[in-house]
Amino acid sequence: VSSKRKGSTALSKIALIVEDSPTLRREIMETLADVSLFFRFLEAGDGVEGLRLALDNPVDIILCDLVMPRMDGFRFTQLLRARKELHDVPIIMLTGEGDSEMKVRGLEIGANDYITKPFDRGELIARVKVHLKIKELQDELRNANRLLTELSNTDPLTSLYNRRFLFESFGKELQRAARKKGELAVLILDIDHFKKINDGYGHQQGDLVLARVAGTLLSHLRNYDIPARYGGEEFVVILPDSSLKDAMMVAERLRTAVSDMTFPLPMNGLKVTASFGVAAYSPSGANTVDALIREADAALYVAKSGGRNRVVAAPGG
Ligand code: GH3
Ligand code: MG
Ligand code: MG
Ligand code: MG
Repeated sequence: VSSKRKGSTALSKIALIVEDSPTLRREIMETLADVSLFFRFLEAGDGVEGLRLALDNPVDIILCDLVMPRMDGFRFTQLLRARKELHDVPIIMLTGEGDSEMKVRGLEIGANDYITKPFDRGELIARVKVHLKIKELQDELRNANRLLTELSNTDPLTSLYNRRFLFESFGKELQRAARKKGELAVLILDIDHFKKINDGYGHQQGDLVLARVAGTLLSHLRNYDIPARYGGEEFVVILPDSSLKDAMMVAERLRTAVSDMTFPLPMNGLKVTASFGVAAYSPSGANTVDALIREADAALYVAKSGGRNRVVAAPGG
């Protein structure tokens, strides 16, 4: 979603200049062109035009006049800051010499800095550089945080969600179902005779099978389903907005998909199957995470003892 707005490298940066005086716009562009920070300048004569350009282009910094026709710099800044994707584009206001009150107001509504007109070239360049740098560091930090969050929610072997995330989102989905009087189902699957795969081909090949099964699950689920690695060779899938009957169909589809999988050497010819237990939320019955997991687990046990490679629903549902 945000690739358009990702921190761009120096040579690909875009500056937007929102200023009603064409002369001043030219001066600013010439000054900044001297230090080759930007590959493109966008010009707007008022806030309306500026806003349109900011929405249509991945701008890295905005220099903005305050007094302009149609829409002034304050309104422009307010509207810009209201957009999530433009929330942290640095804005440097271009203000008159003594406009202390205006500077304060501008900073309060979301501008990052100001520069007084007529501007000093060295100062303009220095301030622009500072704010580009801050923005770059912010982007790096955000990306690092995003990566950390992703890692803390992910099982490294299968790339599915891990147990921690499973329980966290299970609780949320359950609350949502209860609040909206909606449906929610869960399925547990456990690979059949997985020990034999490890024993026959080694632990590493066993790992490969786990990753492949995970991939098969992913490719047969809707993107708002939540598939997680529950334990060694056990997986749990939360199915929002699904009845027991819906979930039984999903489980059956997954069961077939797993049993249809083929493997490269040395596991060519290997057939993998899994057993499934399915349970659904009901306001008066299984209405906690623990109860739902317990019911699905009991159904899984029945599937195992009934001969494996099958789907069993929890009674009641
Ligand atoms: P069942 O059909 O009753 O489920 O038989 P099973 O052999 O699959 O069940 P069991 O629970 O006895 O064995 C599960 C095995 O999964 C035992 C364990 O060594 C193996 N295992 C657990 N985690 C991993 C893992 O991360 N990688 C590999 N390769 N094996 C794992
Ligand atoms: Mg003006
Ligand atoms: Mg097991
Ligand atoms: Mg097993």
